[in-house]
Parts: sequence; structure tokens; C-alpha cells
Amino acid sequence: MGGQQSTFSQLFTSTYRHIVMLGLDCAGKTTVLYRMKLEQYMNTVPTIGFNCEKVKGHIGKSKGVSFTIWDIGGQDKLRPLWNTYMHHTEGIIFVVDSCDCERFEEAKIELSAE
Ligand SMILES: Nc1nc2c(ncn2[C@@H]2O[C@H](COP(=O)(O)OP(=O)(O)O)[C@@H](O)[C@H]2O)c(=O)[nH]1
Ligand SMILES: [Mg+2]
Repeated sequence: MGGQQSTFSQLFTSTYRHIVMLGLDCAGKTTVLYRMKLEQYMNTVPTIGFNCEKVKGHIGKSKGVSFTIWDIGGQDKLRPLWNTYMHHTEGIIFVVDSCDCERFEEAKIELSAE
């Protein structure tokens, strides 16, 4: 990962707003996005392209801070496009399905490539 990303705690200060959410397909990214946005679970369909939502922070110092979160499709044919969403990004959320042990290595490789 490049050196320009922030630490987790820095994401919740007022200057950090533009976040990209990555991970393998079916990791749960879109579910996490709409859980944060709407505070409820939604049925999802595979993301072709991206979803983008403004989400208000409610964690500690982040109260009242808005984040723009880009949830990018994670299918293998879409992963080469991840880089194009990274410009001006202040943080990455990388989602891993903790039950899908068979794909931990694949997730590790993709995370390392970013
Ligand atoms: N059991 C369970 N299923 C989940 C969870 N998060 C997501 N899912 C399901 O996993 C599937 C893929 O989720 P989705 O958010 O579309 O993954 P994405 O491809 O990373 O955006 C959907 O059927 C979700 O309902 C979770 O925490 N637990
Ligand atoms: Mg999705």
C-alpha cells in the first residue's frame, strides 16, 4: 500500500473525508456501506462499477463529519480498475469476509497490490 494513506484514527479527524472501500467480490462491502448510510441491512446485488454515498460519522471525534465513501466492485475483472479510484483518496477500507477462509490468500494478494 502507498505511503499516502492515513492511519485508522486519522480517518476520524475532520480533515479526512474521501474514502475508498475495496475487497473481493461478496466480501460484504455494499452491505457495510448501506449499513453505515441507512443504519439497516439491505439486500444487495453484485456491484458492477461502484456505489458512492455520503455517510455521517458517529464514532468518537468524528461526530458530524461527513465521509464520501466509494464502494468499488470487487470481481476479478474489475480489480485492475481499483487504481483509478485512488486519486485524492485519504483512506482505504478493505473488507474481508472472515468466514471465507479459502479466499484469505486472494484477499491478501489484492490488498498487497494496492
Ligand atoms: N451472513 C452474512 N452475510 C452477509 C454479511 N455481509 C454481507 N452478507 C451477504 O453477502 C453477500 C454479498 O454482500 P455484498 O455486500 O453485496 O458484497 P460485496 O460484493 O463486497 O459488495 C450478500 O448476499 C449479503 O447479504 C454478513 O455480515 N453476514
Ligand atoms: Mg458490492
